[in-house]
Amino acid sequence: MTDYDLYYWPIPFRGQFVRAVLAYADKSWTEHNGTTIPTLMHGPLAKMPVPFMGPPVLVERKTGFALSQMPAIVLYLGETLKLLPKDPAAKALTMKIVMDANDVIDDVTLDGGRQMWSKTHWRDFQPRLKKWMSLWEETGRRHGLTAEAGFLLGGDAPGVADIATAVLWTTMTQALPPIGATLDEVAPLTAALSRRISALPALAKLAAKAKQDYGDLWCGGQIEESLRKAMGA
Ligand SMILES: N[C@@H](CCC(=O)N[C@@H](CS)C(=O)NCC(=O)O)C(=O)O
Repeated sequence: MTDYDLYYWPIPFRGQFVRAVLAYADKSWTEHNGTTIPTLMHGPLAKMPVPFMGPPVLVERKTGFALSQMPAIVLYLGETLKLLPKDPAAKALTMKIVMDANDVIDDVTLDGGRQMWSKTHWRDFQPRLKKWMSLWEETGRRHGLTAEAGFLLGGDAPGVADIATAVLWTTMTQALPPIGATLDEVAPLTAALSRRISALPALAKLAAKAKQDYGDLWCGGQIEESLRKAMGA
């Protein structure tokens, strides 16, 4: 029996943040996708583990506690698995980074594909994407991050902010290399941190499994097709 049930589509995207925290903490989980998610999502609210609009949904088996909204799930796991800083300011800053990461993936997918990308629209979006990257770079710089060492919010061990950073930039840039080239240019410290954190054994193993299970998919669907076409990838 595994420690958690995770309801998420068979793609990295938003679910990978939850998977990465679980993997880093050496926890086990069972993935539910396929028909389970649509059945739950479109079924009666009374049958949902927690009332929710879209996955990820995580259920902790030992307590039966269920939660949706990626940053809330990461907060709960961070608290219960002792991966969050104790200092309230550092904890809030960690959540700010997780929420920024969630905003970035919504931006890059035009809110999960409400509209499709065109080449012009993608080009016009570049200053905003670069600004997102620069926010990470400036945060790291303020906390002593260098190309060789350090963490996004300082300290001497990786935290949830570093895991979220690595998941955000590594999964996106591996699937969509043109974004990686921009990240290397605009935010080299962030790119280096993402590589260092992604190379930690638990996260490297998770990434290898994602590659095996999802191939080069990132967010999937028509929006990924339009994104690839717009950036010429
Ligand atoms: N703010 C939510 C967004 C959840 C969300 O948009 N989930 C997507 C997959 S990444 C989905 O399938 N949504 C279906 C829907 O909203 O109808 C979170 O951070 O978890």
